Amino acid sequence: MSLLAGKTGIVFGVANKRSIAWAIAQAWAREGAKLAFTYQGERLKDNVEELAGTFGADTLILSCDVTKDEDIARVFAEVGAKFGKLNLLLHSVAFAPKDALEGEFVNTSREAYRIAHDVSAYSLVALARAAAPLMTDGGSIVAMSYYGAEKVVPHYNVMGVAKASLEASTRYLAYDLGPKKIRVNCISAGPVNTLAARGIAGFTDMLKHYEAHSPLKRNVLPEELGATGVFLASDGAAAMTGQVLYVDSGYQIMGM
Ligand code: 0WE
Repeated sequence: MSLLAGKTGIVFGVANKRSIAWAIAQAWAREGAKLAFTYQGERLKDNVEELAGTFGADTLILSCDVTKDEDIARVFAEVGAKFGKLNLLLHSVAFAPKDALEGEFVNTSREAYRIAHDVSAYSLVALARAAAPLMTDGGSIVAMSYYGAEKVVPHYNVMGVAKASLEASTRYLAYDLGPKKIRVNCISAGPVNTLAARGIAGFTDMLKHYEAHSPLKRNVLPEELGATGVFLASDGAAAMTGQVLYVDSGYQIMGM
């Protein structure tokens, strides 16, 4: 089936083949979407070129630091020139300085708090503003969130506060962009073993915890996040905006 035939999209946040962004990009492409990709920094350039290159040599692959307004302007100018219009945008970008994810939240420095919010939350606002003029026949913007936005997950710390901001920003963007038929939603994913999760103390125990305590008694598969990404991008979700969809084996409903 080609749920996204004739649609164009841009994907922010592919780091390697395990990235959630890559799982959603593959699912979007499988449904017929034509995609552009951005990467952050030379370190990830080769990875993204190798992965995105599988969609053809003319795939648009651009460098973008989402904290730089000039980068964002350049990326959307190039996407406008190449595609003419845009339907889909995936935001799968987050960063907090490592020490802010290790100690106590109460010790979060002003700078770590600022960086986490700039990279992980404000970037959605900046990208949505730049994308909107290209979304001339409506659009779907999808951002990735996590349960730590609404409940305390030890050590998630300032990232939880930034994800709360991301989710609230999703609602305000949905209100502003709704009249242009641009929908904005979040997927709140259960833990997935990605580059962003690697090196986080106790991550393996967290995967075991979801296996033991989620209603479905298992962890989420990247391809399941891809399928939800397709749903949100498709007309199946045409009347959904400003929402947070939990794709977490049901973990979020539990009280104990
Ligand atoms: O949003 C995330 C992680 C995002 C992330 C990861 C890193 C690691 C490397 C943001 N910034 C950094 N900074 C680094 O220096 N997740 C949902 C995955 C995650 O991260 C956790 C989790 C979970 C789940 C951190 C502590 C506790 C749980």
